[in-house]
Amino acid sequence: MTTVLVLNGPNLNLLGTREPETYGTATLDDVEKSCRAVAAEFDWDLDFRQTNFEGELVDWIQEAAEEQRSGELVGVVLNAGAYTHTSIALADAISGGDVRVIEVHISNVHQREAFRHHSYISPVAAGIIIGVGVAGYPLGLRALHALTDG
Ligand code: CA2
Repeated sequence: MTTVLVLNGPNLNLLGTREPETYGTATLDDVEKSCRAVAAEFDWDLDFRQTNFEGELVDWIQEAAEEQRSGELVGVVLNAGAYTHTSIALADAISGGDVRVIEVHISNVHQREAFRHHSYISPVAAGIIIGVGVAGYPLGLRALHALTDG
């Protein structure tokens, strides 16, 4: 069975508990459920994870590269949180492993502070979904489907 991986970076475990004006009221569990529904539509297995550690995201991307190469994994929906704006290591793991990544941001980072306007992930992403709230996650799965089966 094909797997799709959804990776969440730092502080996204707090989704739905603080800053609702920026990130809405849905929790990360709600997001996982919405992704599970779309994965089921495509007969995909969903692997949904969150970490506050940069190196763990790098490890997961490296594993994803192997699984994508062997045809088990369709790709990754990635909200790298603040590491988006800082992590060359994560960008290197994505480009080095040729991982098919859809970059997702809940908020419209371009309407926010200048330091959020630059992403190290965007140049190595297959696609980008920004500013449509948590709906961006299931749309990310649909984007992977469109890029591979469409
Ligand atoms: O808009 C996004 O999805 C972000 O990736 C979220 C990151 C932020 O650093 C990026 O610039 C844009 C922050 C995630 C923190 O999430 C929280 C959610 C609720 C309460 C506190 C933090």
